[in-house]
Amino acid sequence: MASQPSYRIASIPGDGIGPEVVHATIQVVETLAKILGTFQIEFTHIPWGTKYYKQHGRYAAEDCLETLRQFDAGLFGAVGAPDVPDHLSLWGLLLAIRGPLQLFANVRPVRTFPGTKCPLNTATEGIDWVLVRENSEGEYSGQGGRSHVGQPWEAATEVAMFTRVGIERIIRFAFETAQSRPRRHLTVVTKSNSMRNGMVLWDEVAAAVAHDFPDVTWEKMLVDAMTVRMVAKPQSVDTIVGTNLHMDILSDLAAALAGSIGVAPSSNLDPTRKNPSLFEPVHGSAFDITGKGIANPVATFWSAAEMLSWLGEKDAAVQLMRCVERVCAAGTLTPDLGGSADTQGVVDAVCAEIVK
Ligand code: GGG
Repeated sequence: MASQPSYRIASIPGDGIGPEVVHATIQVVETLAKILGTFQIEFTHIPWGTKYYKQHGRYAAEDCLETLRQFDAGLFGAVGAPDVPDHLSLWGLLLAIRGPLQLFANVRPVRTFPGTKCPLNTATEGIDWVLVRENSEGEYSGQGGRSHVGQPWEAATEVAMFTRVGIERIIRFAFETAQSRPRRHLTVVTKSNSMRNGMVLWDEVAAAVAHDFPDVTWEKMLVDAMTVRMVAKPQSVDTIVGTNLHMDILSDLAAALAGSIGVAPSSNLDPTRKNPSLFEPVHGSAFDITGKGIANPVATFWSAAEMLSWLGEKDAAVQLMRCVERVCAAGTLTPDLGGSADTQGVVDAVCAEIVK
């Protein structure tokens, strides 16, 4: 008998509701693995985050990249605390991992989910999009600085750095993603009317890469116009690719249009598979509800399903999502979705749905 595949996962719960939703997800994934009996999975707790920062003066261990490379994948919760400036926490943890590990493709699927209500009108029902965010450079490349601090002429620069290789690999990835979907349609989002260097390079590279995908229809669109289109004509959109900042913003809009950021998943992928990929809910640490036991775990469940699929456990991923959708459709929802279930109630309901 062939031995079962076995996966080692770095669990980085982080801050706020991160530990609650990651703990919930580990219960569900371990139950899934036990009942299916087709793979083994082991989660190792890694305590990076604001508590670690207060003890060690840094958000993650100095050898954090080497540590992560020992795992097959990572499951991340959230980062951010009310008493630490957000740029310190984000750069201390998430951005200290994504860029250096070259997790250059941030994939954010968005679809109307059972139990969520599209907030605007029926036009936003039936959303089914994949947003592909460049995740390693651009506006979040960390270039820039401040001078004359505290003076009236204080100046600050935030340099968006784009490389041809960085643009080409994410556009190629986005075309491949679009190609794998029924509609085979890609929208490349830029702001190349007012930003005349990096954004124009994006347009040029997109046009060149498109030649390799004759079966994918594509168009380019300015990011401001794209916000209007996502709201007014959501059915005209399928796969969207754009820069780190543009897609950070558009993916929150997309999640809200589809019904809730509480169900939105995200995968930080190294498509070359040289480094372990990292999976996390789109939402942040949500300090207003931390410790109340009511955090919505669905975004992290969905992120874990994406992780299982990435690891090759596609059947398990499909089964996990079917169970989650059944539970949500039956009305077992946390308060952010208008329900009265707590986090553990959703976990128990999903685990009860899992069958061999
Ligand atoms: N679960 C992810 C998280 O904590 N996100 C906080 C955040 O602000 N992220 C910004 C980003 O994804 O670049």
